[in-house]
Order: sequence, then C-alpha cells, then structure tokens
Amino acid sequence: MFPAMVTPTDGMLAVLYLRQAELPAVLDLIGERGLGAVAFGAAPPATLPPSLPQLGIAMPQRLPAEPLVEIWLGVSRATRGRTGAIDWACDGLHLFGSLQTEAGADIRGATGRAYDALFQLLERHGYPHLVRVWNYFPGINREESGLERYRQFNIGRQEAFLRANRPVSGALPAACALGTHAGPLVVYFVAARIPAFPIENPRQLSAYRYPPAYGPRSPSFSRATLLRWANRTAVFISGTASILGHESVHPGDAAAQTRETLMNLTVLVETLNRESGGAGFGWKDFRYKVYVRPGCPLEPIQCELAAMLPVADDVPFVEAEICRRELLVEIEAFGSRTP
Ligand code: 3EB
Repeated sequence: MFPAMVTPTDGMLAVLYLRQAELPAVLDLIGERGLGAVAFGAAPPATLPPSLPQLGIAMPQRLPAEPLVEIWLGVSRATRGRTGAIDWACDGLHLFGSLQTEAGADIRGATGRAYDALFQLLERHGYPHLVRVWNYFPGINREESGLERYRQFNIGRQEAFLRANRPVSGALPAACALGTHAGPLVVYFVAARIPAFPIENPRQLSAYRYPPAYGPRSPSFSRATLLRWANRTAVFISGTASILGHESVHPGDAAAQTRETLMNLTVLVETLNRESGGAGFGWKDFRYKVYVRPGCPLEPIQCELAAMLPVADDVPFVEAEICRRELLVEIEAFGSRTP
C-alpha cells in the first residue's frame, strides 16, 4: 500500500499532498472517496478520475522540487456532478466544489456572480453551511478604477453574502485570498450539512471588523472553522499572516513575519482547543500550505518553520501574491482528530 504518512483515517475528511509517484497506490481510494484535486503551477495529473473536480492554479510551486497534488477525501463514497460552472462532489456530510470564471477588469462583479452561484448550489444540494473557501485571482494588489482588486473582491464577496441573506460577521467560513500570476478567478470550497463553529484569534481583530482603511467592505471570513461530526473534529485554519490587531507587522522581514504568523497560529490553536472543549490539537495534527510572495527568499521562512512545525517535504510552498502588499508569507492549515 502507501506510506503510513499518507494513510487517511477512515471515515474522516482528509487532505493529502501527494507526489506523482504516490498516486497509483491511492487511485482506487481517490476514485471512491475523492472530493477534489488541486495542482499548483501545473495541470492536475492526467491519471485522476475524470469525474473528480480538479483545478490547476497559476501559482508555481517553489518547494518541494517535485510537484504535489492536493487531494481532498470525503468520509464515504462520493457523488459527483456539474451544475452550471461548478464542479462538485459530496459524501453525505461535506460538499466540495470548484469553479473558474474569467474576471477581466471586473473582479467585483465576477466575485459576486461566483458566490451567487455557490450559495445557490449549497441551498439546492442541502449543504447550506459554507465552511472553507479558497479564492485565487490574478492582479490581487493591482489598482483598477481607483481601487485595489483585493478590495473590489471584498465588495463583491460581501454583497453576495448579503444577497443570500447570510451573515457578514460571526458565523463566516474560513478562507484565503491570494494572487495568481495569470488566469481566471478560481474559487473552491468545502460546505457541510451541519454548521461549523467559527473561531477568532485574540491576537487579531476579526477581519469582518477591520476598519475602513482596509477597504470599503470588510473581508467575509473567520480565522478558523471547526466541524464536529460523531466523535470527530475537523479544523480549517484560514490563511494566516503577520497581522497583529489589524496592522501588518515586520514589513520587508520574511523571518520576522514567519515568526509572527507562527505565534498567530499558536494562539489560534490554543483558542480552538479551549472553545471545542479540549479537542487537543497540536502542530502534528495539521497539514500546512505556505504561500510566498514572488521574489521573496525561501530560506528565512523555511528556517523559522523548521523550529516549530513538523516540516515534512510534503508541505507545498507556492508562489502567490498576498492580499496586502507588505506581507511576504501566509500559512493555512487543515487538521482532523478523533479523541
Ligand atoms: C488577513 O488576515 C490576511 O480575504 O478571504 C487571510 C485570510 C487574508 C483570508 C480573505 C484574507 C482572507 O487579513 C489576508
């Protein structure tokens, strides 16, 4: 079979970061329980089941040298389909979906339409609770019609939440928003039949309360979401960066930004362990993905991470623009545990 490290626990939502050589051993499992696949800087491997929702993102992978593919596995046999522009797969508890749409110069409009379609799909399929969203689009820091595209994206996203009669504070999905170097707006997401618990970070102002200096509409995400099902707990940690309160700290210093990010992750995990009645999550329970701004050296980041994380060579470092110009690094994570 495959190495113990990539063995997903039965009956749990799982993410795997696999090299090409590891795929054959897992293909049957992916055929049965696969919810989606995401490749960075390349197309997803051609051997994946055609029915599986899959994306290639224009974010070159900088580490490891061998390309990894991100695979989401559900808890039981997946049902898959396409509705409008959304490829989806569900397992009775989770629904994974992905969509791509040309944004051109109207990122606000494209985002609004993407989220309208997403929310409509969730309602129709009976997975109303949006738990985690990944947002990737080109030129995230570019100013267009007098407003940075990330800020326009935030307007489009919040307007869609409001149109769908969804809250824009409190119970929000975990998320991330990163810049690609080309291509469409890509959104992929995990939704659930049951609500997730939103988690905030006491070191950081909730993003949905950011002051207007960061844009006319606040970002609609929570720092993490926690999903409890039977005796299992899954945690989605949003993109986390060197932000204290609402301010970016250590501009231009990748090592210091990494340390600050790790401190934010430490306190977030402490907080979610308390709020969930001691789920007991530790560093080893998470799989990480690291985003690094183009041109930023990797060594200081790797060096800081090595001191804290169980850094394995299956942690992807991908090149992406972070949504604030001064930020050089952002880290996201997913973990699941049984008591
Ligand atoms: C921050 O903490 C950094 O707009 O969905 C992190 C996670 C960030 C999600 C989003 C943005 C988003 O504000 C940026």
